[in-house]
Amino acid sequence: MTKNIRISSGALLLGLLIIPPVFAKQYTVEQNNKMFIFNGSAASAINVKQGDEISFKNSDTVFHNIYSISDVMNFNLGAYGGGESASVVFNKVGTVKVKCAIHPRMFIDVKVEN
Ligand SMILES: [Cu+2]
Repeated sequence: MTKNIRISSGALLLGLLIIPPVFAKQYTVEQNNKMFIFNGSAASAINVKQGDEISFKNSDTVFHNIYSISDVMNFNLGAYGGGESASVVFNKVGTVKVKCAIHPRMFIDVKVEN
C-alpha cells in the first residue's frame, strides 16, 4: 500500500532535527520453524546500523517471546502468536544478543554498527 503524505518543509526540517537516524532502515527477521530467518535463510547474526529497526515477525503457529538481556541493550517484546510482529529500534552500538524466552535454542546476534 502506498500512502501519499504531504509534509510542510518546516515540519520536515523539525523531523530531521528530532530524529537523528534520518536514513534508518527497517528490516524484518522472521521466526519460522523456531528459527530466526533473515532474507529467506536461517541466521545466527545480522548486521545493522545504529538507529535501524528490526520487525520480529512470527511466521510460526506457536508463540514466541523475543527479548534481550545484553550489556548493550535490554528489551522484552512479550509473547505473541503467529502472524504478529513486534519491532525494536537498535539505538546503541554493539552486539545485542537476541533470544526467545519460550525456545531457548533460538538466538540471533544483532551487530549494531555506527
Ligand atoms: Cu520462540
